[in-house]
Amino acid sequence: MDEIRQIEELKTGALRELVAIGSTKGLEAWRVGYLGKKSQLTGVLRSLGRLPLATRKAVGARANEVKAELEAGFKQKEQALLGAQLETLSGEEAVDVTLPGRALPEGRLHPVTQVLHEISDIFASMGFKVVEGPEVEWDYYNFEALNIPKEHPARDTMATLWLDYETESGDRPMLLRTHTSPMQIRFMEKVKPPLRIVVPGKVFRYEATDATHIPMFHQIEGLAVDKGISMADLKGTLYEFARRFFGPDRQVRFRCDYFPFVEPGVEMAIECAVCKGAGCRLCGGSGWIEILGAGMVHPKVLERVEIDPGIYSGFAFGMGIERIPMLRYGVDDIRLFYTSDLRFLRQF
Ligand code: FA5
Repeated sequence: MDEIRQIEELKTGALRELVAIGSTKGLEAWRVGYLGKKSQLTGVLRSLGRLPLATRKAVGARANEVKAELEAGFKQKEQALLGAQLETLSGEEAVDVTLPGRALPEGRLHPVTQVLHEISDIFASMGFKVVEGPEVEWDYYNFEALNIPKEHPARDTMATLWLDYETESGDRPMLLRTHTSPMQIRFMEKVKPPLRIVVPGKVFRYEATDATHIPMFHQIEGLAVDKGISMADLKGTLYEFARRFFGPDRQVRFRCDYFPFVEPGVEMAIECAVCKGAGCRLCGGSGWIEILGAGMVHPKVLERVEIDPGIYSGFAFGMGIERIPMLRYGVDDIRLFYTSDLRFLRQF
C-alpha cells in the first residue's frame, strides 16, 4: 500500500530531524510541521474517507500509531531541552522548577483576642448584643454617671491615667477608661429596656505589675435590663458562662463586694487552675482567682439615664479577660501575654 509506505517515510524523516533539533524554537517549528493541523500526517488522517474500506482500517491505525510516537518524541525532546536550559543558567537566573515551594510563615490571633471572641460568642448565643465603646473617655461616663462623684473613695481603687486636656475652669475631664462600665451609660442613654449587651475592649490603669496585674488589660462588660430581672438571673447567666467555658467540674464562688454602681454587689472567683484550689503563687495561696465584679444595677444609675427603677431592674458584670486563659491553661504569670515571646504565643 502506497499510503503506508508514505507514512513510514514520514516517520523516519521526522524522527531524524527531531534528533538534530537544538532549541525550543526549532522544536516548536517541528511540532507545527509534523503534528499541526496542516501537517502531512493530519492530511492523511483527514483523507481516510476517500480510501476503499479494506485499506482505510490499516492506514488509519498506522497513522494514529505514528502520530502517538511523534508526540512522545516531542515530549521527550521538550524535557531534554528544558533540562539543558536550566543547566546553562547560573546564579539567580537558575530556576529549579522541581524544588518544593517555600512555606509562608503562618499568622494567628493573640490568645487574648481568641478568648475575647470566644466569650463574646457565648454571650451572643444567650441573646446579648456585642457593642464597643471609646477607649478615651470622659470623667462623666467613667465615674460621675456611675455614681462615683469627685472625691469618692472608689476613685482610688482604679488609679486613673488622665489625659493632658484642661477646660477653662481648670478641670481635667478626659481619661483612658479604667473599665468597660462607661458603656452601660452610653448605651442606656440611647436604648431603653428590654436590653442585653456585652462590651469587649481595652482598659487602662496606673498600676504596678505583678503575676495577676498589668496596666493595660481587657474586660468584657455585661448589662441586662428588663422588668423583673433579679440576682438569680445574674447568677444563672454567669454559672452558665463558667460551665460552657471551663467545663462542668470547675468550682465557682460568689462573694459580696462593693461597687458604687451596683446594689448589691458581688465578685465571682474560679478555682485556681495551677494548684486546683490548694494555694499557690498565682492565687496568692487562696486557691481562688477573682475574674469579675458584678451586681444589680444601682437605681441611681438607672435614674441618670431616665429609666424608671420602679419599673425596671437589671444586672451588670465586668470580667477581666487575661485571667480567663490563665485559668483555662494554667498560665502562672499575666505578663507572659505581652512580652511577645513567640514560643509562648504559638502554644495557643
Ligand atoms: C471593675 O472594673 C468593675 N467595672 C466591674 C463591674 C462591672 C462591677 C459591672 C459591677 C458591675 P474591678 O476593678 O474589680 O471591677 O475589675 C474587674 C476585673 O478586671 C477583675 O476581676 C480582674 O479580673 C480584672 N482586673 C482588674 N485589674 C486588673 C489588672 N491590673 N490586670 C489584669 N486584670 C485586672
